[in-house]
Amino acid sequence: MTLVIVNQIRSDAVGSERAELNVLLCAPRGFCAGVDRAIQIVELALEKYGAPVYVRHEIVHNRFVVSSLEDKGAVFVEELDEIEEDDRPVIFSAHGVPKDVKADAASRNFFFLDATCPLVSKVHKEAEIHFKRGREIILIGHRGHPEVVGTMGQLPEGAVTLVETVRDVAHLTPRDSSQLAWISQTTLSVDDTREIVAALGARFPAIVGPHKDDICYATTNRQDSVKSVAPQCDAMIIVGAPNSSNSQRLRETAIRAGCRNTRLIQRAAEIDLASLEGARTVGISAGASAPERLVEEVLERLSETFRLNVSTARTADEDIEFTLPRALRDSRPVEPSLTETISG
Ligand code: 2E7
Ligand code: F3S
Repeated sequence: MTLVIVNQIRSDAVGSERAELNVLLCAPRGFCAGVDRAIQIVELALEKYGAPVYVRHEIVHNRFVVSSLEDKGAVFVEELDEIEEDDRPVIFSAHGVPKDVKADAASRNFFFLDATCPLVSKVHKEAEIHFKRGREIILIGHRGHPEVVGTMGQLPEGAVTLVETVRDVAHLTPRDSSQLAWISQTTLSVDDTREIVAALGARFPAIVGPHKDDICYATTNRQDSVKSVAPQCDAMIIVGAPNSSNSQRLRETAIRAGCRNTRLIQRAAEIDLASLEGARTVGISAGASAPERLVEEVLERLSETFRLNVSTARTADEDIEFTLPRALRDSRPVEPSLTETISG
């Protein structure tokens, strides 16, 4: 790990009797390239086509992002039949959609824009290739998560079997164990997935799969950073939503890496100051759908009580960017707002 000491003293607290608190900011944290792209798609669509623009499902799993876009004219729905106008653009969330949702949109003559993360689309393609080659597909993922629903929905019913745990692997009853492939959700725990893949390989030696797994770079990097910081912390705060898979995995990663006092919070107001009593070092990270503004808010809240000594622990650099859908490519860049990031 490269530990970049920023050594920034932040304090709104008056009086020197306030306790000093070391803050270790994990980096990378927060927005990934897929989230940046998805939010830009909604913002550019609003600029180009005007309001309202419909979005199926939360564009990313964060209430702050969703309500900021609602303020600009986005309307969020869970299903297409909630949309009464047929002449407004519809955007599919970053998590991906089953094929029949796209077919439904086409049959209603909706103009739709697909904000599915390109790394999820890559998994959809992998699934299609395995299917065409006659393989039964095992998907490692969390039941009911929209990404899992979208990936399973790329192929006919029965083509993909979901496993969530090592125990599930023991109960698999494939039609032909020489014709098996595995794929995974992109936001899983790297360590849990390794164990499930090992169990699949032990039970079905002929199974084929990706070189390592389908967990994306952003998920991997954020978990790595949390792992390196957690053992040094008395407490950790992960900024993210309860329905955010990658954020939940960061919370679990921190606990397993040795920081039992780890909380997942959506906003700074949820910080339990009593749980930080006596803490000397607090680690902070944020899920891929959590805006940097919310991390700033956490620092602001902590600085009301403590004299902060803030350092950044960077374990990887990220410079990945994804191209926009063709229909929006000629649009002028969106004024920095939600997609703005604060360095560190
Ligand atoms: C899409 C995908 O919105 P999120 O919290 O989603 P998860 O999947 O972690 O619940 O984070 C961004 C994102 C991550 N993966 C969006 Cl497939
Ligand atoms: Fe894509 Fe990974 Fe982000 S799948 S949306 S780059 S967390």
